[in-house]
Amino acid sequence: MSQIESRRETVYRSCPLCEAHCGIGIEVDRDAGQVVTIKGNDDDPMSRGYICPKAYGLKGLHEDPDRLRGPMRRTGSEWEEISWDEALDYTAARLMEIREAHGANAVGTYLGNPTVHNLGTVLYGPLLQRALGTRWRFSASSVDQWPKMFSAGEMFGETLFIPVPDIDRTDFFLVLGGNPVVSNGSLMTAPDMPGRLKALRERGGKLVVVDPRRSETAELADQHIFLKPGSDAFFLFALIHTLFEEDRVALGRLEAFTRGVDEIRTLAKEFAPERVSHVTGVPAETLRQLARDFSAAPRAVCYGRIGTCTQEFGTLANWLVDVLNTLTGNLDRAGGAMFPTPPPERARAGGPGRGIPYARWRSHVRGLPEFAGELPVASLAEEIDSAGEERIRALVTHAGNPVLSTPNGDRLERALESLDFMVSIDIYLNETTRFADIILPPVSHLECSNYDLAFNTFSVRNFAHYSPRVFEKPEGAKEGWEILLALTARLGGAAPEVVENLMISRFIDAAAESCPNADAEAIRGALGEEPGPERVLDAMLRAGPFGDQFDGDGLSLEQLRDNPHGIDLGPLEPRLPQRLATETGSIELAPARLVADVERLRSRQDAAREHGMVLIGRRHLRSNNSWMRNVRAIAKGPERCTLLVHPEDAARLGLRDGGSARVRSRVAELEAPVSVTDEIMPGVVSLPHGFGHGARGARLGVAAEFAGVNSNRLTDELGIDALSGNAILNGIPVAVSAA
Ligand SMILES: Nc1nc2c(c(=O)[nH]1)N[C@H]1C(S)=C(S)[C@@H](COP(=O)(O)OP(=O)(O)OC[C@H]3O[C@@H](n4cnc5c(=O)[nH]c(N)nc54)[C@H](O)[C@@H]3O)O[C@H]1N2
Ligand SMILES: Nc1nc2c(c(=O)[nH]1)N[C@H]1C(S)=C(S)[C@@H](COP(=O)(O)OP(=O)(O)OC[C@H]3O[C@@H](n4cnc5c(=O)[nH]c(N)nc54)[C@H](O)[C@@H]3O)O[C@H]1N2
Ligand code: SF4
Ligand SMILES: [Mo]
Repeated sequence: MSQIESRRETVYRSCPLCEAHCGIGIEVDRDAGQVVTIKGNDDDPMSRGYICPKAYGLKGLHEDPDRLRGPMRRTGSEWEEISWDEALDYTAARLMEIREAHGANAVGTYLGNPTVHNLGTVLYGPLLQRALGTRWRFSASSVDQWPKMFSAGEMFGETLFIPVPDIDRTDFFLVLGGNPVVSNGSLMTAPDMPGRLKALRERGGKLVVVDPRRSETAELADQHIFLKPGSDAFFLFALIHTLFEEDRVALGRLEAFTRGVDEIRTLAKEFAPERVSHVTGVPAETLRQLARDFSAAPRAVCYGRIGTCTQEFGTLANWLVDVLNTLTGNLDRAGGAMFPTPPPERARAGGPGRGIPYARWRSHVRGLPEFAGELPVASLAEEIDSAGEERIRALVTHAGNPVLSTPNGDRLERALESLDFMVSIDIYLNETTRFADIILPPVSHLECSNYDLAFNTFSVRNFAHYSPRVFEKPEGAKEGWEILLALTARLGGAAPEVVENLMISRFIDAAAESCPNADAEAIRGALGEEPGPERVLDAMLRAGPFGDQFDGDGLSLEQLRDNPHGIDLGPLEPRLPQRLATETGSIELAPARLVADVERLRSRQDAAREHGMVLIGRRHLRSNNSWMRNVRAIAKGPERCTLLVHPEDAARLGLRDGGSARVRSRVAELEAPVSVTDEIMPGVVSLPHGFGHGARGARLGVAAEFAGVNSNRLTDELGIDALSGNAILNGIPVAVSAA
């Protein structure tokens, strides 16, 4: 072995960028302190070597000169670098000052998507929330999966107890409003979606995609059905109607613990395929045949994602997805929709609960109900600019870019500018953080360890994988959890060690309760003294369903460190009825709030929607929401931020391929390059979200070259799914003309 080679080393971990969490091998040159290359890890039992181009972008992200390396304070239109102590002291002082003068709710918080992909921020984030004590909490969840959380909470008793498609064993995969070939799956951690879908078809299974656009997933499917945006609930009701009408309902073992079948039968009566054909754009016979095919398949699963969530009837659609799975006996069985057993799951999970957390408080301006401890982010701007004395005066953002990712970006920009104080925990000076007074950047993704805590909950196999840090963190730098802990300690006037110990004690007590042969003292000793999230993770894993219970064999952090490719814990297993957490201990097929919301749907059935065009979004393989675009290796290539227009519409509106279109909604107007294609259905145009870079004051040199336009300038903050409060980001009425 040569000298050079001997100083090279491959570190195995998972890619934290999207929910697939693929196994990667990062080859590093220890002398140069640099990444040589990043490859898929063939030995990872979940991803088996698969990666997408974004994984390689982790190198560019780590090296990006624009990525912030230390705290910054605004001085007018400039920024100065300051020390961590100064930055944290100043931030805590300003937040306390505002809280003292105007109350805890004068401080708002917004958590973005990457907070969920990092072990430290998942575990330590709640500490800061508690210390702030505000109820004006917002997050990307209300531009994403709230409807699924709402319906799962009502049906199964817990908002995060969500069934996932058992994709590797199903015979029939019905996908609504998801494009997993590009997104690599969401609320379904299943790396290598293209390979898994290919395997499905090779074993004789069927893939059916329901989408207003012939997506990359639809291209691989046996059948693609064009559906008018926002009409999924009608579509699903028609399938359910057909099941009852043709005597195809067969709950199997679920029957013993399912309530509300008769109510569903009654509700579905009026949604005959012939009646919903107009509003969905789908021929009645197509709907009937699909119901037959789905119910005839030995093992089938219906899955809905972003397209079914970010729409007017999001919660109804997500509910009906699982009603369909239940009525055909496909819930909680192999090849159907199954509940994972996350390795860190608490032992006492399940058992009668108290119903979902909902409407315990309301927003000031529109009176929108709280859900799962948060308010809808569609109301963030108005809670700053219109709530009068009770307004939000200070904002904490953490790994979020709401200017590009939430509705009516223009209004939010103006609102952010008017704040008394804003602090952003973020790695970039971008479209949102440019409004901050202070930016607190954590280390790069390769400088901290990780464990996929959140996505264990949605994994299509039970799986555990620990990711060690690739590089030591630079002198003085802080990880996300250290920033959270330091701020929490300052707000509470306690030492960080004290705050952390309190938290650890809670996890130790929980572990002791479920481990018969270990008491708290023994567990504390076993976990060691090292500060940080590892101890907590170890406690959760060891006390969890696969754990060693601090006594004998089983999962532990040590075992994961010894197995750098991850440990496969087997296929998903049936978990019901024991794991249900509804008040009755049964599956609630017809929860009162959902049944009541059907009235809203009904009122839409005959009100012919004769507005002109509607706008939907899309994702690209080389995008990651709004923020990987400063990495040239990922951002480069043909223009992606284009408006897809059907040839008939293009002809009628005088648009040509490569030309420019003006798109106007209630709230804004913008121009975008046109791509004429029959992959989009007539009457619908598509523009991806997360673009719109090049803002004044941002520090994203590369992204500015691939700026595009912000599609969320067009989405309307007044448009929400009335039940959950999730934003409507698809099916936005727009006027389109040649620019
Ligand atoms: N029109 C439309 N809008 C949408 C969607 C859509 O389909 N259509 N999708 C929605 C969905 S599903 C989501 S999840 C949201 C996402 O919405 P957000 O979470 O608000 O936005 P992201 O683009 O994920 O921005 C992530 C931010 O985190 C920073 N960051 C990245 N990694 C780290 C880290 O490790 N630590 C810290 N502190 N910061 C980090 C980045 O610099 C960036 O500022 O967008 C939503 N918006
Ligand atoms: N490459 C890449 N991967 C990602 C992300 C990314 O930005 N880029 N983001 C990650 C995040 S945060 C998430 S939440 C997931 C999202 O994962 P997915 O939901 O799989 O992602 P999308 O590509 O947004 O797919 C939504 C689909 O819904 C369709 N659609 C729009 N409106 C409707 C409607 O009313 N009804 C129906 N049936 N379909 C409709 C759209 O045409 C689109 O094909 O992806 C994750 N993975
Ligand atoms: S699909 Fe791509 S971005 Fe997502 S985890 Fe895998 S490699 Fe990373
Ligand atoms: Mo998301």
